[in-house]
Formats: sequence, C-alpha cells, structure tokens
Amino acid sequence: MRMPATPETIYARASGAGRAGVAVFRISGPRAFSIAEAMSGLLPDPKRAALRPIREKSGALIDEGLVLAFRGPASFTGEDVVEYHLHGSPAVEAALAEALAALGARSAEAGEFTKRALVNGKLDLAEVEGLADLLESETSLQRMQALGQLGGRLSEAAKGWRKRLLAIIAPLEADIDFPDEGGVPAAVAARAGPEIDALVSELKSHQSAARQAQAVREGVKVAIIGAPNAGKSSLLNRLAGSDRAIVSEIPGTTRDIIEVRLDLGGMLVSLFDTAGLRENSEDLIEIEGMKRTRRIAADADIRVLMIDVSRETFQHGSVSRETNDPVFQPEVAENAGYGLSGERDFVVLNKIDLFPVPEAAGLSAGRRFGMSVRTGEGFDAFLAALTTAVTDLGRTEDAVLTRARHTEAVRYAIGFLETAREKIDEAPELAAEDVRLAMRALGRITGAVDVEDVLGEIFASFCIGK
Ligand SMILES: Nc1nc2c(ncn2[C@@H]2O[C@H](COP(=O)(O)OP(=O)(O)OP(=O)(O)O)[C@@H](O)[C@H]2O)c(=O)[nH]1
Ligand SMILES: [Mg+2]
Repeated sequence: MRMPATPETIYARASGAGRAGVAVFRISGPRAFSIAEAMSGLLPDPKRAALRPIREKSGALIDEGLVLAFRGPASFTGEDVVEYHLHGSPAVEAALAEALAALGARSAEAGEFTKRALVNGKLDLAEVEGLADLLESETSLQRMQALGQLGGRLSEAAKGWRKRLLAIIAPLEADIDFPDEGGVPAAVAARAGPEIDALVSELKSHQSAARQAQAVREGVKVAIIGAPNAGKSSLLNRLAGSDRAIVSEIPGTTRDIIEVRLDLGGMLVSLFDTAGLRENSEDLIEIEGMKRTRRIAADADIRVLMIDVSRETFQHGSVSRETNDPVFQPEVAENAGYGLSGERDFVVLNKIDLFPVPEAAGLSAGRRFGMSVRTGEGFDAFLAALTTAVTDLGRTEDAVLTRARHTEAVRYAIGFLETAREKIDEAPELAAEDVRLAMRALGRITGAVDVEDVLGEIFASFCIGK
C-alpha cells in the first residue's frame, strides 16, 4: 500500500447515488484548497460552512452550495479536504466532475479516501473495518458494535495486549542484546510465567466471545423446515410481514430456498423458507429442493420445525384408551427424520385451529409452541422466544473480535504464548522469541507490526546508557 510521493488530488460523491435535496462531494489531496478556491473564491476558515457559488473555469455557474474546508492533518484522510454540499442532481454532479477534472483532480477509486486515512495514520486497520461495518449495518446491534470498533474498541484491546507482551519481553530480550551481564535472572523468568498465563486466559475468553460478535456482524441463520403443507411459507410470510413466499394447499409448493432478512431485537436474521421434506418423491426439482433444504438446515444457527398437528397427530400419535381420541406425541414427529439436534431449535405445532393440541403435548417445555398461523394464535409467544434465542446468540460483554481475521490472529498468539510458557523456565531467551511472535500476530489486528517498539521499550525501562 505504497503511495506516490505527492499524492494526487481526488474527488468523489460521499453521499448516496440518485436525486436528493443535498449531495455531498469530497475533494482530498494537496491541491484540494487551490482547486476549491479556483471554483468558489476565498474558502471559509477550516471547519466552518459558508454558502458559495461553484463556477467552471469559464466562470459559468454550476450550482450554489455549502463549502467546508478541513486543513490536514485534521481531516478524515489526514490531507487537505474540501467538502461541497450541493443540490443532488445528476446534471450538477456531471458539471462538477468536469470542472474538477479540468482543474487537475481525478475521481477516487473505491475506498481510496479510507485508504489514505489508513496510510496517514488517521485510522488503523481494525477501525477501517469498523467503518466498513458501520456503513453496512442494518440493525441496531450491528451499528453499535461497528461504532465501537470504529471508535477503537478492538484497537485499544489489541494495543493493550501487545503492551503487556512488551513488558514481558523487554527484560528477556535485554539479555539477548547484552549477554555479558549474565543470563536472564530466574526471578525475571518466574515473573513472566504467570503474566503469560493471565493474558492467555484473557485471550481465550475473547475468543469464545468472538462467536457472538461475529453473529452480530454477519447475522443469524434461521431455517424453517418440515413436511410439505405444514405451513412453513405461511410462517415466513407472517414473520416477514408480507407475502414473500407462495402459500397453497398443494403439498410441495415451495421448491427453492426463499430468504428474507429480518431485524429481531437488533440482530440481523436471515430467515429461510425451505422445500418440505418427504420420502418417495420422483420429481427431480423437488428432490433438488430437498437437498438444498437439508444443506440449509444443517448450516442454520436455529431450526424451526413445523408440524401440521391436524395431520401428523394421526401419523405420529397414538389413541387414548379412555376416550379413543388421538393423542399427539410430538417426540415421535420431531424424530421423524428432520435431524433436530441443537438446543436452539424450535418446534411449531401448527394449525391448532383445526386440531387443538392438549397441554400434554409438552407446550410448556419452552421449545415447543402450539400455533395457528392462520388465526395468529400462539404467534406472539413464539416470536418472543425466537427473538430471545436470536439475541442470546449475540449477547456478550467481551465482543471485540468481530471477524475471522481477528480470531485467527488471537489463535496464533495463544499458540505462540503456550509454546513460550513451556520454555520460559528452561530457556527464557528462546521463550522471548515466541512471545515476540505472539506480539507480531496481535499486531496484525491493527496493521501495526513494529519491531522497533521492543527496542524502544527496552531503552525506556532499563536505562541502558548508564
Ligand atoms: N387451518 C390452517 N391452515 C393453515 C395454517 N397454516 C397454513 N395453513 C394452510 O396450509 C396450506 C399449506 O401452507 P404453506 O404455508 O404453503 O405450507 P408449506 O409448509 O410452505 O408447504 P410446502 O411449500 O408445500 O412444503 C395452505 O393452504 C395454508 O393456507 C393454519 O394455522 N391453519
Ligand atoms: Mg412452502
């Protein structure tokens, strides 16, 4: 990511595409101020808005709007930046682009402003990821998590871990650089051991919280499965609040996977409606649909098995000796080939408007819900339980490792630290090398792998010049 010695001045629309009351354009680079002055005359003081005309080279008016100047490094990119708030029209944008090009700016590549912010040290790698996540966020939990990362939550944690490793390394490495002073004192090595242990256990707890952080970022997958005609598509439509999937009384209506994105309690949920599973189908399309259903079901974080009580009672139930009524046995239906295993799976006994499910069916068990998608009975209780299950997947205090890249770095660091731990008593000098590798691994989180830090820390804390 090397930049040319003198960066070019770039521009782009910073606001969304299309017509709008206001569109924001950003110009960044060493010539940003002179280009803006050529179009609008004297600029206002930095960070103050002023209404200005924007003119082509010929003097013809392009538009009138607000102009804001940010003097580098106190800007998003760290360079001189000028922002224009103009009328959001394609014609204004085209004329502005032409004028800027004539004055020597070029249109920015994707992510180029952020890349410059990174190069100029305004944001580190983790903060850049936070910014990207914030721009992508659809739900409140995603937004809050991304905002935290953009604000340096992960970066601070990573820096803190590295600082602790530096403090462990410094006395060990001092010995390598200055061997005349004798080996690493046993006391130094003895102190390092428990410090490494403490950090390893902290990193491990962050690692287990990473699943939640990633569930917030990526969303949770919920698959609705069950026999044909059980009411799966009806449930999806009710959850989505719109007719997304075709519902019909013909078994086998849904052939392909239908995905709907929902916000449940601030968590992003990908809800999948699937093809009903049944034996003995000879329809090639239906067979392919069922194959996809199994894949989605296996992949989902939460499965919702729908059972048509009015039908399955007779298939998977028994008859009461006293009254001769059919008695529903949900366990039997649940085990009928759907592979429900997870503790987060639900069973919905649907169509209770046609066949009331007795209390004995175990509806109080928490995972089993009687429902009529048609009348809406039982829906709210199920939705509340599903929302709790979904938000539980994202609930955690220590959620800072939001991407696989972070967990990988931490995994490497833990591995190196465990190796260091084994060596620390016998060969502290060698252990220092592993601690250094752990530091390096953690340095990848923020993109700062600076070995010079180590020497700096040594000189700072050991008064070597004496
Ligand atoms: N009486 C009653 N009928 C229902 C209920 N829920 C769904 N149905 C009806 O059951 C039939 C099947 O519903 P769907 O939602 O298409 O079922 P599905 O599970 O998606 O079926 P496939 O796509 O074929 O696997 C439709 O005629 C629905 O109107 C309910 O709670 N009560
Ligand atoms: Mg369906």
